[in-house]
Amino acid sequence: MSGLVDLGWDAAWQGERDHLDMDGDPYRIVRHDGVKVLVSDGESTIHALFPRSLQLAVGDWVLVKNETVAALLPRRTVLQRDHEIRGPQLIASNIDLVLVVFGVDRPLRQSKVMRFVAFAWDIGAEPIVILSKVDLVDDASESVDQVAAWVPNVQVHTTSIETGEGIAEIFSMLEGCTGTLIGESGAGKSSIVNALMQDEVAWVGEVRAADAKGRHITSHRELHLLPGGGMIIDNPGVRALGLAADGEGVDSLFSDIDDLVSECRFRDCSHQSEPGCAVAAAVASGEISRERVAAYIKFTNEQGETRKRSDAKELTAHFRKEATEAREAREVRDRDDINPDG
Ligand SMILES: Nc1nc2c(ncn2[C@@H]2O[C@H](COP(=O)(O)OP(=O)(O)OP(=O)(O)O)[C@@H](O)[C@H]2O)c(=O)[nH]1
Ligand SMILES: [Mg+2]
Ligand SMILES: [Zn+2]
Repeated sequence: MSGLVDLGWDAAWQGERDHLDMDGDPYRIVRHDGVKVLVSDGESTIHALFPRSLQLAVGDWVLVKNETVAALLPRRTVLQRDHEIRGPQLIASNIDLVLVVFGVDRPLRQSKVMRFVAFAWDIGAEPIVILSKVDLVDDASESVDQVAAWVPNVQVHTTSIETGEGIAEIFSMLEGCTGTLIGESGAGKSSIVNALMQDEVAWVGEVRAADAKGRHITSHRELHLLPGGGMIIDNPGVRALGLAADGEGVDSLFSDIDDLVSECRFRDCSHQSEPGCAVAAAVASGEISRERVAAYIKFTNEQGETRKRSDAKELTAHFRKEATEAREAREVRDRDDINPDG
């Protein structure tokens, strides 16, 4: 068993680990139980305690020493909800892929599709649109074409838990990465997770609770390990995530950047390299992250005139390159922050 690698460990994580000049073994948090966390290194699964000062999330990579979390490796992506009173609450971290789920049993709305896709970009993950429950309609191809026209550089897939359509494709999409699902309540997110988990691999060494039918009881705050090396975390509906999406709310995700844009010198500023760009200035001063601006630019490009399908491949490659560059830049920056001499 390749251990850590099955859980998403790579050279960059090893680099982060090496930069922390301290003892401890790397583990990934697969479940958060409040006072302790369940962690795995792909070979054993143990409970670990953690200092109260450390806010941890499912998906985090940590160093564990004496069954206690000693350090947290810098997160690549963070999924959080904005709680009205308690402020931002961590839901999950280090997500690569966001499955944006819509049931074809309800009318599709462009504003929602774009908002959820933009949400995935905003956290630095790759969105894939899933049109679920296709067994309920005669022909889903029109819906697929519609979504593909709205977000041309995003993959669109269909699923049905009744016929099993599309589940194998999700397995292969998730291979080697960590995914989560967003979508409105009732969209079919948990059904997809359950379908994937028919073949779930239990965490090694873990004693699992089972219900009367002998099935494992799952919680949505759990990282599920799938055969083939993928991992998935279920989520509640978007309203519970604080991401209610109604028509007029499409732009509110980036309202802070919209305010800045109005201060750019040129009205058609693309915020890439123009003089007098207020967005670039905000990035330079650290007020806004480069990744957020990249997500905003993708979003506004999508929102504008819809691109031709033939451009889609090129665009996807472009955005992927951009995301990689942004991540590399961030890694270098974080590293310099941690270790100014290095
Ligand atoms: N016919 C059909 N029904 C489905 C399919 N997927 C889900 N459903 C039904 O849709 C309903 C909602 O599915 P869930 O998976 O619970 O939806 P969810 O997105 O997890 O909802 P929340 O957890 O509330 O956010 C359930 O009654 C499912 O049985 C499908 O592929 N085909
Ligand atoms: Mg659910
Ligand atoms: Zn600008």
